[in-house]
Amino acid sequence: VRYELYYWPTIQGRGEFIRLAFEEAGVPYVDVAREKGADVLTKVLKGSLGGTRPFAPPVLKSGKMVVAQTSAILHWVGPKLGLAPKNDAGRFAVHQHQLTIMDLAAEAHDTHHPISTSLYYEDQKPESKKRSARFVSDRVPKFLGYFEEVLGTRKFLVGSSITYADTSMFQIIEGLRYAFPKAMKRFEKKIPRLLGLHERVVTRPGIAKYLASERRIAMNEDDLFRRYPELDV
Ligand SMILES: N[C@@H](CCC(=O)N[C@@H](CS)C(=O)NCC(=O)O)C(=O)O
Repeated sequence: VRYELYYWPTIQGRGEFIRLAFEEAGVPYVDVAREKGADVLTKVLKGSLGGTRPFAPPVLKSGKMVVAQTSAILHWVGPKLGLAPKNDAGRFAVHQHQLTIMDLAAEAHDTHHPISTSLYYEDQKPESKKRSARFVSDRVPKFLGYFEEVLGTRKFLVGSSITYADTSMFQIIEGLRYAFPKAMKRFEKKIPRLLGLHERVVTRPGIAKYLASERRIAMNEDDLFRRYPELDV
């Protein structure tokens, strides 16, 4: 089975949640825009792959199936990659967590784009400061506090083995640490169990190999998580 991922080639972004799932599973995928350039995405967004025309990347294609929306993609391939239970209850538990994680990712994005994605960060700095302050004081504790309780004393978020909800939680923690290093340093004392999960994910052979490879793009200020020291309050 050939999997083709279509995502922006110079950022981790939302595509990273998909990349991490494939890397953990050790299932090969082609990161098409990294091989062919970002122009291919323009065509994909016009519907060149067939199927339901995507609004935004990431998009995953396999055979005739073309799926956009990060959570929908993972819901589709999760069980095939061995990263989601096959039964409905377990599969939807993982899907529910992924959707919540994507809500948190969107709020992290909105700390540097609180007014509009179509404006530069520099054009919305005062609003970004206000939004970031509430994000780190209220929203991060609410989201991560929830996941800390859900994880409890278990090893993984759902069931007894790793799922893509766990690789996604790893990525969220990585992103928040990158964007808000000072705030996270203080807050992390409150999420020891999630840090244990982060450690379990980072030491998985597939993930460790990926993180050490050139396939892992460095976080940067065009990305979903951005480090602007003035926002790390
Ligand atoms: N809900 C979608 C959001 C997709 C999305 O916002 N993609 C970004 C890149 S990470 C993008 O290119 N957006 C273009 C836009 O919103 O105009 C998902 O989870 O995949």
